[in-house]
Amino acid sequence: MATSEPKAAETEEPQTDGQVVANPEQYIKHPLQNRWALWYFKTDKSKSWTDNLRLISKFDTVEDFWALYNHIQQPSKLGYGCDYCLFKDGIKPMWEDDRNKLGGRWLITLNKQQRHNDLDRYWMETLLCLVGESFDEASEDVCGAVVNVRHKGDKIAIWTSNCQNRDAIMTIGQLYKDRLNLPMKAGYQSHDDTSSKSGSTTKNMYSV
Ligand code: MGP
Repeated sequence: MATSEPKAAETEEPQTDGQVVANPEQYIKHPLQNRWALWYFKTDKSKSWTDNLRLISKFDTVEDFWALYNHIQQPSKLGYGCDYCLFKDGIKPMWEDDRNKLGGRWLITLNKQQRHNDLDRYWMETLLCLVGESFDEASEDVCGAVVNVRHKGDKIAIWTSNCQNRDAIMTIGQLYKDRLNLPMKAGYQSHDDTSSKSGSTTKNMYSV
């Protein structure tokens, strides 16, 4: 047997009263301000819109966010008709939820080329804006975010709780546009207008 192998006692941390002193940084996860839920939507024409929506997982720490993010497909790898939604725990990613029904969304519409160039980067930055509470006090108004993967062009949106809260909405819109370094305009539309629209476009209440 080799004599150069260290004995167990030589590799252990110093002990105090028989207890190992450990650094909490090594085992305590870093809490987020909110708990978040990630949802997945996959189009199946034989089911209702609500039935196509599935909760994937919830998390409330930085480490669990990255574990989930690294585990799932990037939006650019999803099929047409699929969505991811990240919402504060307790808010369903639908217009009908009490916290959404008076609200609206900052909508970013991507062209087909941007699917390869920008989609995944914009979505990751959107997620970081949400879990990092990047909009100062206006973060209170944030309900969640959605990415829609569509043949006609992908969409990313941040949903907020009240379309009349102009100051909070403009703060979110401006900071969001800066974070994404967005070259094009973004528009804010109320869910009321979106859900009752008759044509293919919904009017913007605000824009940045
Ligand atoms: P969509 O998935 O938001 O956009 O809405 P898409 O596929 O690009 O279609 P477009 O109409 O914006 O061009 C598609 C359809 O899904 C809507 O017309 C609704 O029928 C349904 N839908 C979408 N959302 C977000 C909701 C919702 O919150 N509640 C309900 N009940 N239906 C929804």
